[in-house]
Amino acid sequence: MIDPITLQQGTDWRAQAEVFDEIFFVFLTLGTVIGIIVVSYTLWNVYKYRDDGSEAPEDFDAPVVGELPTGQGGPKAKKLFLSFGLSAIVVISLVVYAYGLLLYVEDGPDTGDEGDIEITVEGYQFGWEYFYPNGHSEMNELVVPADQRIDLKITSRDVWHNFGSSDLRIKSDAIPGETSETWFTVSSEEVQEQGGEATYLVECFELCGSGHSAMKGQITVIPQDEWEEWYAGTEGDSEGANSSNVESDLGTPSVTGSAVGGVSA
Ligand SMILES: [Cu+2]
Repeated sequence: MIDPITLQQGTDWRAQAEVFDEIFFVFLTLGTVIGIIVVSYTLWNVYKYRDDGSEAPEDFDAPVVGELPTGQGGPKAKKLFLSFGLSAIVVISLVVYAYGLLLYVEDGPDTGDEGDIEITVEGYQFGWEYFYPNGHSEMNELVVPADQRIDLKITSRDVWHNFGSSDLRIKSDAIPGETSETWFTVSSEEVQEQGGEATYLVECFELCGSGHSAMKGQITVIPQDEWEEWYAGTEGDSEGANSSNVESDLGTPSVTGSAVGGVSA
């Protein structure tokens, strides 16, 4: 079992994808092992107590419909107690374990002195616009550095959308007038593995209109130094830099208060 406290130590960040994959693996493995045990035991009993045509012995204590087979403190009661006890231990352990990890997912890793980057994501029919702390905005492609905690404040300027990236295991509502939060981090090792630029598909997960299925974007993660260079080049630029995709039919993007983020320490 993994201690959630050790997960929060700055150098040992874990991406949400890692955490969710681990929970999935643990539940799948335990479910399979316990499933095999229970089904095997059931089949074995079906065979053992099959009707072979012989008469039941006089003192046979047959189970009664509607009554728990307690066996008056005999071996049946022990078996019952053992199976309830074991189930309780397994279930409670899983709850404590998964809850600890989910608290980490909620809060994200502690960034310490490094600070994180806060980006406002605004959904529209049909695309995504990203607002950086310096006022720069990008259409549909979010460019961020590796080894940094990226905080997303997600909202919408028209109807309900849902911002998500399956590969990063992030997903959050985009609702007009409201802000939901999520975070992600991609390691530089991962960026190296993907050839110096890691890309992740962004999709809308809320049926939001005729262009819903085409409402795709991309998260691009590049090395820290490259990103800083790129980011410095966007200084003072508050207009959309590349409008590669479908523009909003609601006119100019509204830069609301929520769109002005900030690098928080
Ligand atoms: Cu949408």
